[in-house]
Amino acid sequence: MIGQYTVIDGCRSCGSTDLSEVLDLGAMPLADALVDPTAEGEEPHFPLSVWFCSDCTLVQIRESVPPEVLFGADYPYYSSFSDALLDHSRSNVTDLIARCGLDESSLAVEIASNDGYLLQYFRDAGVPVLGIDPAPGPAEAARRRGIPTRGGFFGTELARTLVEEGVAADVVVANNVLAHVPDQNDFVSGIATVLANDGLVSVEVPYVVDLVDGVEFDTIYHEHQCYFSVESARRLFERHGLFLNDLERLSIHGGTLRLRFQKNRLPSDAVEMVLAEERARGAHSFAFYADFGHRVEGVRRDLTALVDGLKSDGATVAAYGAAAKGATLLNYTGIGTDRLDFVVDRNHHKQGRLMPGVGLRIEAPNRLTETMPDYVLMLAWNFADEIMAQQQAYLAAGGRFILPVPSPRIVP
Ligand code: JHZ
Repeated sequence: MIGQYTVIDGCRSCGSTDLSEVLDLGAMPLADALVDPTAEGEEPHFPLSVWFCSDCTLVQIRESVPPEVLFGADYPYYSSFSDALLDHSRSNVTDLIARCGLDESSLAVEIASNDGYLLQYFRDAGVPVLGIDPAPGPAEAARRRGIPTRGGFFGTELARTLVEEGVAADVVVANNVLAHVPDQNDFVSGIATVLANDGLVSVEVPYVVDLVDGVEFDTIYHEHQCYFSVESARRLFERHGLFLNDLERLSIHGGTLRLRFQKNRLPSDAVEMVLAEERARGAHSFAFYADFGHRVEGVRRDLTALVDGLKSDGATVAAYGAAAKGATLLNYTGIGTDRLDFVVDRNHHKQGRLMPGVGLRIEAPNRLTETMPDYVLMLAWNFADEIMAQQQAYLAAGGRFILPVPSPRIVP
């Protein structure tokens, strides 16, 4: 069954109709729509295809599923289940407090504040905070932690309401949310509206160059509507009077850009350097993406061959991480309950439910040492180090992991 969606008629950033197809992943279920095992009826699927804009260089999917469907009452992603993400957020906050001289008279606003995983560190340092998040479960978890959190989708309308209420943010943090927004211009214009004139915007997005280099096709799903280069992000924000003055490349989530914008133009060498690298690699033209689809097919072919080989030798295989990216990987490769026994995840909101499209049951991580599958397919490969450190007992008893990208391999 195909669900309700719309198709964009121009680029999500600049409106150009000069779009070229990079990859077609076919009809996919929604990556975070975990299934209740008692539910009846067919799961909706939605086409998923990736396109490149020749005018502003933005890579984007063409299909838009309504945000209320993507981030509704059952949205299961809670940021606080990764220690690596918490450490990353704590050091981001320490840096922002020092960089911007924040104190008890300042205001830090986070868009998509989830369960308060990041704002808690501002609050602990005495800096007043405001979180904004549309997903009711995570937002309520943040309030329970004492983080003031506004429900709803952020955009110019909510930004204007906040300004009328006296909000002028010294810092706006927007991590892993820009890519999730269907109307990029409305969102960025909203940021410019709530930002104080001397304020700073700190944005984190998965880096499209790392996505291509690492064949991280599984990070493509309907929630992620855009895949940014420095160039495409710079152009989008500049349209709304926000200048890209500084950036960092970080390894989290398979390769992330942290971009810092201000209302005055003060570009650093770091920005010029990464832009020059992108130009040198040809990342501002379609040719950079031309063979990505073949490399993705290669991962599908090699991963299914690897798993099938293990199964025909009589091995048992489970999976780790009921991640959104896991849903793309399993559905695209067709690896499901025929080859995998279960998937484990420490987010208890996910346990007991089924992975979208493939119906694989989500269990608690202690199932690994209880049942000792011979191999575990690492769906949350971005946290492989953290997860393998926690799974010393499984590894010591002879268990092994399969890392799917950039090319499938068994570790140790
Ligand atoms: P994780 C998320 O994608 C959601 P996902 C979102 N769409 C986004 O933009 C990206 O992040 C950036 C579990 N886990 O975070 C937790 C353990 O069980 O990589 C998660 O369910 N034990 C907003 O869902 C999953 O793995 C652990 O020790 O693809 C990881 O999912 C750790 C560290 C994680 O992203």
